[in-house]
Amino acid sequence: MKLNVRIVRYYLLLLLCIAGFNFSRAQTKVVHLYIGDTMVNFTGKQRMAITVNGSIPGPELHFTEGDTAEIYVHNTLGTETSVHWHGLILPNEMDGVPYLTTAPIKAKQTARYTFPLVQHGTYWYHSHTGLQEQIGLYGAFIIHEKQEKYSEKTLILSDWSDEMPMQIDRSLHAATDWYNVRKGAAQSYGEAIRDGYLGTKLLSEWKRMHAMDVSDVFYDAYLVNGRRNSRATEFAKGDTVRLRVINGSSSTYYWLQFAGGPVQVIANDGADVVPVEVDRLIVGVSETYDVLVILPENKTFEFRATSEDRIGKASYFLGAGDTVFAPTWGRLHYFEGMIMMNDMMRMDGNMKSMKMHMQNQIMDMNTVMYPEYLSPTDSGSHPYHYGIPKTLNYNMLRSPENTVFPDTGEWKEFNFTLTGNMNRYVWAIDNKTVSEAGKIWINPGDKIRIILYNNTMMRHPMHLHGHFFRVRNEYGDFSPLKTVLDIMPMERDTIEFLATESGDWYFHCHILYHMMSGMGRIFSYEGSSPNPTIEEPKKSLRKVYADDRMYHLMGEIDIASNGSDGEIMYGNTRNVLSAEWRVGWMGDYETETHISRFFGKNQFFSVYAGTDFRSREGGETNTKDNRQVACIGLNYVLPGLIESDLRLDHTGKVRFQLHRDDLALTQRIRMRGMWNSDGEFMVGSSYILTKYWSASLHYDSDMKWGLGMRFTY
Ligand SMILES: [Cu+2]
Repeated sequence: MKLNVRIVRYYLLLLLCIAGFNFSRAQTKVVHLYIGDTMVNFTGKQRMAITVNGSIPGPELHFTEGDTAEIYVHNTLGTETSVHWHGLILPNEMDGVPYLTTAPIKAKQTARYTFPLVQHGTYWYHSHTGLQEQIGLYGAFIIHEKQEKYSEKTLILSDWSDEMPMQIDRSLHAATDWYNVRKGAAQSYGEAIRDGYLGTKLLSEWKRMHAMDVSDVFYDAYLVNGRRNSRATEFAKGDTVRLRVINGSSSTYYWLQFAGGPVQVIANDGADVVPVEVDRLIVGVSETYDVLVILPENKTFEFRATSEDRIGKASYFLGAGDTVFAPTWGRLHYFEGMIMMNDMMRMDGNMKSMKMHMQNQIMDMNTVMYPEYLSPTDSGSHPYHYGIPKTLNYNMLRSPENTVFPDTGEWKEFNFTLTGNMNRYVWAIDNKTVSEAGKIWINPGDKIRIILYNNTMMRHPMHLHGHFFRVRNEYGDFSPLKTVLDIMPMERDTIEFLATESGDWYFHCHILYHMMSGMGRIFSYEGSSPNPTIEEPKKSLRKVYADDRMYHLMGEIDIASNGSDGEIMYGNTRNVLSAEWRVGWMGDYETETHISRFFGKNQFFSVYAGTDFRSREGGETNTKDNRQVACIGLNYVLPGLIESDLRLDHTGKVRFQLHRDDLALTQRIRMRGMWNSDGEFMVGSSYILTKYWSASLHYDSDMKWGLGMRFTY
């Protein structure tokens, strides 16, 4: 008996060991990430960038579903940083939004992140601090199923500019036309006349629209895995390869196309979808798509990512042997796009309400700009692409499982209208930025429905942290799960998520410069326990809000033969402090300083208070030539982008002024003019030489002819 008991004990122990072994197969995987800075050279110029473990992108992280990730982020920079795990379901304090969910990682400090991996699929990580993502802080985060069916490659796409991202951000706020000039997309009057679109151009400016484009920034390079071209030569005829495509760009959408034929889409934003075959698809900023490609021959086949503005591409080559390139995309037809925008835009700057219900990318209004969009690919010129290409949209995505929420909790519905102002670069929801709107409170267990309407001329990739949402589409109960919704101009889309978490979760446009300008909201769970990583919640929240409250310096300074004139502005979302001057070399001067407040979604209207000091040789007291007055005024942008200015000074004198700036005669020749009721006028022209410098010639009623240089900041 004794022996038997011992044997039983022995077997019990053995069983425990086996159980323990099985248990330990759900492993904790430890990763160390070192954030550092380095010099890079993507274009022939040395530039500062941020690396993770010495590389851009950072290392590809691979985990298995069910594992626990334990990640140490060592900040070797001299400034603070953060890492957000994009698309992951994890505890709030691990989400990595500095000051909101997680303490920022201060200079020379290490942060530890640990969370169980409760999902599989293709995700990524990136900095959520300022504009660090633009200069390199991003990488792939792959969570494998226990058994994977295909060989695979990860393709992380990104955009690179030789400019520092703070300069990009500032230039966008200053609304300089430089990026359009670089792209050849200024849509000038000269080109309009040449190509027979003068009426279109006039109507567009009458409706107060600036040159239109599908993206804001001119980039110097587009990269896949940190290179313009990457290669995987180990594949041969008949091989099926899973490509995990991550759009880690700061503001670029890409068209994806495979040279060897159609692709099969099998997952989106990490979530599996019922496989669907298409010839091409667009991947929005921060979205991920998993596609299967099959090599039809023993050749090299290009998988091409073309920037949506068609300025550049990044290529991934699969296989060995002769290279088969993917079809090339033509330049955008801007004036055709302008006709469409003219049709859609009302005089008040709102989009017309459409009879047709537009949703889920089914009808891409931009197709008018894409010459090849609906025309059959010439089968003679491409062996694997012919006929009218089939393009993916969200209505083709079907979840393999029912995604309907359990019938508990309350429905809470939000209507968000995405709004934007291209001239002052203010992006918001319902004309309120994140800081202006404050937090949106929800309860655990709520079923949240958000109906989004895009009332802007651009697409926006709206990303929700820490939750999957359903994108309501024609598959009904099997509507797909996503974490990013790309919403096109004039679309109305519905997303739904179940409030299963706690804490604060960011919902924002993932175009970096739109997010920084305030296009987002914070969903906050009622009754959450205090976040252990945030020490002073109120002060921290002010840090979060500081992003969209930031002021930017902009201006134009003209130095000419007759003197100097110019304007310097320091502004944020609603307020601008500005100083204007005209100074003659002989000592005459005029200066006006204003504090302005802008109103309305389009900010066509502003009011100001300020001063006007001037002195002109031979002038009389209190005329247009000599005055020291305080004044108040109204500014309104008239049709034709003419700024009107009505002001009253403390002596009771009224002045009315009209002013038009930056009228594009050609890509680089710009006209400007001014007239006011004091009888002053000015006409000028400039030729854009570089981003900051133009040659300038103008005639001023007081200062006469001036020839010189103009500095645009
Ligand atoms: Cu956006």
